[in-house]
Amino acid sequence: MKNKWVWGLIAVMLVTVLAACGKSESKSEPASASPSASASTANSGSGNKKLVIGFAQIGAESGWRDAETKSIKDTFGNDPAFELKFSDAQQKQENQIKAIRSFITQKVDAIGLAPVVETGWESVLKEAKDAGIPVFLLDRGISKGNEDLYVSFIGSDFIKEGQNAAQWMIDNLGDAPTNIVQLEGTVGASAANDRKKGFEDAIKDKANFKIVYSQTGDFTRAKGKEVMEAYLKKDKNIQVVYAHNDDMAMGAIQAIEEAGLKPGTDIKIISIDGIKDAFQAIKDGKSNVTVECNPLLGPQLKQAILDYKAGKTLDKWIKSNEDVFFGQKAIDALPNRSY
Ligand code: GYE
Repeated sequence: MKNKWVWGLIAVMLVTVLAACGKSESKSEPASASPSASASTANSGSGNKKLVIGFAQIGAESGWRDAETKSIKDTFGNDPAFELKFSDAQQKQENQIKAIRSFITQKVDAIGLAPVVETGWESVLKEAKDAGIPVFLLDRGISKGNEDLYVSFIGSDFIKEGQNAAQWMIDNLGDAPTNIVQLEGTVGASAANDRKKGFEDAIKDKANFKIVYSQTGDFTRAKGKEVMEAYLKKDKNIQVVYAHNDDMAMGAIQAIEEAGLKPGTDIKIISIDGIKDAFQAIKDGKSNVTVECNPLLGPQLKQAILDYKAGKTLDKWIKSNEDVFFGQKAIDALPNRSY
């Protein structure tokens, strides 16, 4: 009787030990099965062969943003080597910070972040760094001096976009006295700060160009319309609207029409992004120029992550290719625009 009990106990212990060995084997196997996964410190031991990417998106405030989100979802969703965890922060930095903290807890292999504003990222990005998780900034940047907190910034030169917007005006309006309303993007966003700087610096020596009003429209159509409506009630003597994105320009066009003026003619419209609606507005004679800003950044982000995992040295700033569209060139390009 006693013997039986002892043998029973030994059998139970053996089973437990074997089960434990089996588990640790299956734990380490996937990490070395895929070369890219084995390079990751965050994923080792998770039992997951895919590279897990956490993306902290800003929101869905514009057509541009929707195109960027689609590009990221398509790129990682259609690749079996990746798993995407996507978070929409509804334009709130605190939600983006929460999302990053949750990605860190989940030990993702890399984090993508489109920072809504430039400042306030030090603590959370330091936490990611301490956890050994590489961070890639997409489309908007963070304030200078924090370059050690991310691998690369992938996106546009917003200062140049602002300069290009001003250049169209200089080339086409010459010396004519020109009152300008500037519709700014989200307060504190790099895309807003730099598009303002590029534009204002380009006209600072030209006395005929005067910015008579400059106000945020938060990169949305509704706010662009609201700001323009309010301004036109006070003053209709303006010749140009410069909007930091196409959506705000589309809102302004509506407000201008409702005020009985002709957008594109009475008031020239200059904006940035290159969404289809802006091309259509140029074709309809309601807008004049759109400075392209490429939102299709998913493939570049994927390549950067793969290069990083392969041990390559990446550029601190991976720039996207862009153009400026007006007149016939815009009309010809419209059928081929993908966003
Ligand atoms: O221009 C605007 C969007 O960060 C470059 O954000 C992006 C900007 C884009 O809401 O439409």
